Amino acid sequence: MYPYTLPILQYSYDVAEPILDALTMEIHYNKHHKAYTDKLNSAMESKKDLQKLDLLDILKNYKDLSEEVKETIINNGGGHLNHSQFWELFIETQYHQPIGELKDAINLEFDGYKNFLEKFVNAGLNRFGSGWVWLIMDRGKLAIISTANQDNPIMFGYTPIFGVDLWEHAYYLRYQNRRKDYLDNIMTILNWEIINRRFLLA
Ligand code: MN3
Repeated sequence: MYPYTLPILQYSYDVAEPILDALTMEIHYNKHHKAYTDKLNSAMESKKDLQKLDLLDILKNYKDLSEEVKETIINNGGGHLNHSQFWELFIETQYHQPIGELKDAINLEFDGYKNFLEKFVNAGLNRFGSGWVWLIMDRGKLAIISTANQDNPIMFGYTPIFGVDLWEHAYYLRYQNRRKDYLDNIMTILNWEIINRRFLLA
């Protein structure tokens, strides 16, 4: 709800070293994500009707937004939601692979975790330019998609389970142009307890 603020990180910037370096984490959170929330708040400052709504609902119905704020809210509202779910993926856990009900669903839908990983990383590599790669629910079934810029899957009628940032600002300091290395590595540190919980809510 408006006004939007950065979520409090439940760990220090070096939590995922060496896979995600602390400096990248800090700039990503304090500068990039902060800029999305600031711009979102200023776009909504005079929009009393929007201030009362849930951001997810605003994005789900983005076609109803006035042209004056549509692009700003898609980019910065999406930026805020996408990054908020991203930070939770690095909360410390002992579960770095699918567990519980989601494990079964992934085995069923993707013929095992190994195939899932390969598909997910490939979807991330095939996204040209900046965007996100997602595990989503589409009418009760798991699927992998990628979105451009800061678009959130909710805009296309999907329920996001988790998404990985493909913008260079997420990995450039450590990986430069090596998006595949970044994706291969980041997939080994995700918190699948949280991902499974989101799946159960979806
Ligand atoms: Mn980012």
